[in-house]
Amino acid sequence: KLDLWVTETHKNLVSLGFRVERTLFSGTSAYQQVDVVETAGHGTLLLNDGIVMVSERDEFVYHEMIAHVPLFTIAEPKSVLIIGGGDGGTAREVLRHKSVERAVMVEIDEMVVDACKKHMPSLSCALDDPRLELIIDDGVKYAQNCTETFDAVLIDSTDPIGPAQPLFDRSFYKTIAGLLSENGVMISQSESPFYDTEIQNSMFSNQRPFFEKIHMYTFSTLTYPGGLWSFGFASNGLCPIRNFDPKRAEAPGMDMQYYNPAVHRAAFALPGFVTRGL
Ligand code: AG3
Repeated sequence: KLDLWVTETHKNLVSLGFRVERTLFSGTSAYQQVDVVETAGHGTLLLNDGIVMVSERDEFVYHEMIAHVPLFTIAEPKSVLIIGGGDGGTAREVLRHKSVERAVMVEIDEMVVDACKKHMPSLSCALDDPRLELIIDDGVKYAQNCTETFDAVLIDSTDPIGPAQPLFDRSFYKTIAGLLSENGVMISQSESPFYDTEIQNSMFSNQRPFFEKIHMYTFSTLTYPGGLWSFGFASNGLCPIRNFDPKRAEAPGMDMQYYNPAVHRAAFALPGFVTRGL
């Protein structure tokens, strides 16, 4: 049997590899190369331009943390905008919240959605929920022309190279701040605190003019280089610790695999080397 591995190399410094059983999908869209492979140890794995996006084995960590941290902080979240998130994992977690009446997901690349619908049903399973509107469009353009407001905007992006680059710009954050309802929250995928300090510094300084408060929180990952990853929590009124409602997080049906009230709070405790850079 051939010994096949798929390897993401980060900054030409470090590699993370997964043993591959077989390729399930491989295509080139107008935006990027999209590959879905069956791995020996991490279930199905999605890569965009060779960068690991998500694995079935640990996707719950990322998706629970991007969705539940803001949605259990906002008093009664009704409307959520997801930028990116083509695999559907973020939408799935958002829609677990009964208070959410409307979720809009704007993904630029239909090929990602189609590939995940076919090969990653445990992620894409909520894309048919009637509360969700799926729009295939450029998230920047969509946000610029949007007249609705949202209680939460979740930026489920790839790294700031390729199609996601504009999602890290000051002008984009300004547009998003303008779409938030009064106690709204913006969450942004904010890379590795170990390897991507420069990206983090630039993205948070691009957010700062439009938000009273920005907090970083972390979670562990098996699929991205470094094993520790982060999100930014930006808001003009809500504090993710003071406004957090642990009772709702403990309600029946809300049993998560990673997220719980203690993890919610602990995620905002940052090591010294991280806070010094902020
Ligand atoms: N979004 C990709 C996170 C960044 C991955 N970066 C990397 N492997 N270098 C995940 C999409 C999940 N819905």
